[in-house]
Amino acid sequence: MFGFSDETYIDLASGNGGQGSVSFRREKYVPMGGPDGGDGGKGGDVIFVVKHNLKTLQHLKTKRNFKAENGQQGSGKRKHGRDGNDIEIPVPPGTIIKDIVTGNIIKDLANETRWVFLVGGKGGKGNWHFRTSKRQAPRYAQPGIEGQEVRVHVELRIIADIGFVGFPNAGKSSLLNFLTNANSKVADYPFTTKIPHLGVFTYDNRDIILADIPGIIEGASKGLGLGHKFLKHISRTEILAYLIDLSDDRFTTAFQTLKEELENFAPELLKKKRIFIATKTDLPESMENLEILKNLYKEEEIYPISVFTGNGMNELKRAFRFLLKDQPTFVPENVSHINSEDVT
Ligand SMILES: Nc1nc2c(ncn2[C@@H]2O[C@H](COP(=O)(O)OP(=O)(O)OP(=O)(O)O)[C@@H](O)[C@H]2O)c(=O)[nH]1
Ligand SMILES: [Mg+2]
Repeated sequence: MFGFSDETYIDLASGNGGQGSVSFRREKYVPMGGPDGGDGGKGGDVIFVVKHNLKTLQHLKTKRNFKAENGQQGSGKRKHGRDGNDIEIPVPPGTIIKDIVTGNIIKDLANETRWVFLVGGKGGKGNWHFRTSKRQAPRYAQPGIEGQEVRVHVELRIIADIGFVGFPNAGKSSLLNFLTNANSKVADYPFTTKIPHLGVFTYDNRDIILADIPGIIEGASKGLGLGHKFLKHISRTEILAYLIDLSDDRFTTAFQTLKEELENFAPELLKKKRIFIATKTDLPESMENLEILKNLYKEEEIYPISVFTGNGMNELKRAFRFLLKDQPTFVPENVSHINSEDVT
């Protein structure tokens, strides 16, 4: 099965520095030439490069070893050994590098395009450096410094503006597909969505990235359903959109249940700006249920929508735009994109 890869580990090594050279000048008619051993080259670095066309860490599961080239030895005539080539590890935007043992974050690549992680070893000095008046023929040169070897944990957190949370079947994927030209699978059974999907639409000159994640059920924070592992994908969104299905028997308690599950996973998720969306307004019982919901949650602004009739969509897009901070988002290149300004 094609999986959404969101964590893995890789083995990295920067290059060793090249050995300095022990060499003596050889010239015709000069019986004892002086030392002329050149320096070793520097070992290559290990560099993370953020590639906007990557969406997953799948490629790091098939290739786990990344070793930069060693520096070459110095040679006679004070010739410097060639520096080892760097090695680059391509990663998608939203990648985080963690210590494999402690789980501590070593680097969050959110605002980087290129980051040197392990520097290659320095080359050793050739014997030319070690000549002194007393020791005119040093038979010694420095060895190169060894490179570093590290295994790291690599994790991907999608960076979206707005994350969708809701019970299975609430209509999250349908909404993503309606607003963007993403193609997230929609079906009338729970847990249709098994991996997160991103989509983007433009409104008022602002690209807005939406993240659709698998449904959350009561007990998700304890691992029920598809569990909570996908919640980390919405941990960096600015806004959470709660989708409540007006045709679901649990429509009066769903909001509370969702908030509790999020809180159990990470309390700071509840501090995010939120938008309350009531879905499936086209169904017969929905309008009545919407009134019940409005009475229950008087302090919430509720956005009723239907993907079948398009009801409420312009208001919802405007609300998304209004709640977002003004700066334009960075848009990954291959996120489905559609221009969906209001139709007037
Ligand atoms: N009548 C009606 N049905 C809808 C609407 N939006 C979604 N549905 C239906 O509800 C069912 C679930 O929709 P999805 O978009 O797959 O729901 P989801 O929240 O992504 O579900 P999971 O991926 O399982 O968490 C599908 O049969 C949709 O056709 C709507 O506005 N009106
Ligand atoms: Mg879905």
